[in-house]
Amino acid sequence: MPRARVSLSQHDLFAPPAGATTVAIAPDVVLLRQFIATAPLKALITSVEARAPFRHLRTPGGGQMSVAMTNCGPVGWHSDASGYRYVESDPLTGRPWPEMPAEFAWLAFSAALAAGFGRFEPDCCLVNRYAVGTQMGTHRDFDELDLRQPIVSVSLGLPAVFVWRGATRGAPALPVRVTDGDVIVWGGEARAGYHGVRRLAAAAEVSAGSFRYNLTFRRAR
Ligand code: MD6
Ligand code: FE
Repeated sequence: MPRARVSLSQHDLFAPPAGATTVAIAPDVVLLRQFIATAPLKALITSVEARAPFRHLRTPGGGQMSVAMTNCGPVGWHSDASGYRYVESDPLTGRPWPEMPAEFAWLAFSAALAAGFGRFEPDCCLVNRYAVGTQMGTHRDFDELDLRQPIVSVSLGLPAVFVWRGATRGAPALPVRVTDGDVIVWGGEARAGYHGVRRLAAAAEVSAGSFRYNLTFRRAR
């Protein structure tokens, strides 16, 4: 029996899924609302976490981050008394970071393309876990070598308020409520923009779980 003919155009492959909407937050900052179904991603986070556990990193200033982090991919983001940097193995276990699942790489690639930033092949997926009451202060992601590469940030689990500020730390806040399956991509003139995440509120429903996860894809090297 002949196999069924599947005709997929490039447009079908790279168009955002039905139901997704694209919102410009600021120049070169794009929100892809409901871009991805997250159940398979949550299972993949569980397998990353089994090999590279979540930990609360120390900051160069001597503090400790309230958000728990781990990584997958060739390099991982790390912070301790000596500063922020990318490292090839996990300082906690001494082993290489877990491989980046193909689903993660594909998600980052298709989100960057859908947001208008072209081909993106990340070498780091930083995984953040926010418990209720935790937050990420205003900062910019600036430890990567090639700032022409965008950042793709995927939200899973509990909703949060992502705050875009842009060129300066004190610029007016543009708050964006992000929920499970939303993706924010920034690059171009916004690549070094300031941003943060407000203190996570308790879930309205118990079924929503206890955490927000965020996958941040970067090209570090
Ligand atoms: C977010 N996260 O959680 C945005 N940046 O929506 C970040 O901006 C971020 O979580 C650097 C390191 C960890 C992060
Ligand atoms: Fe960031």
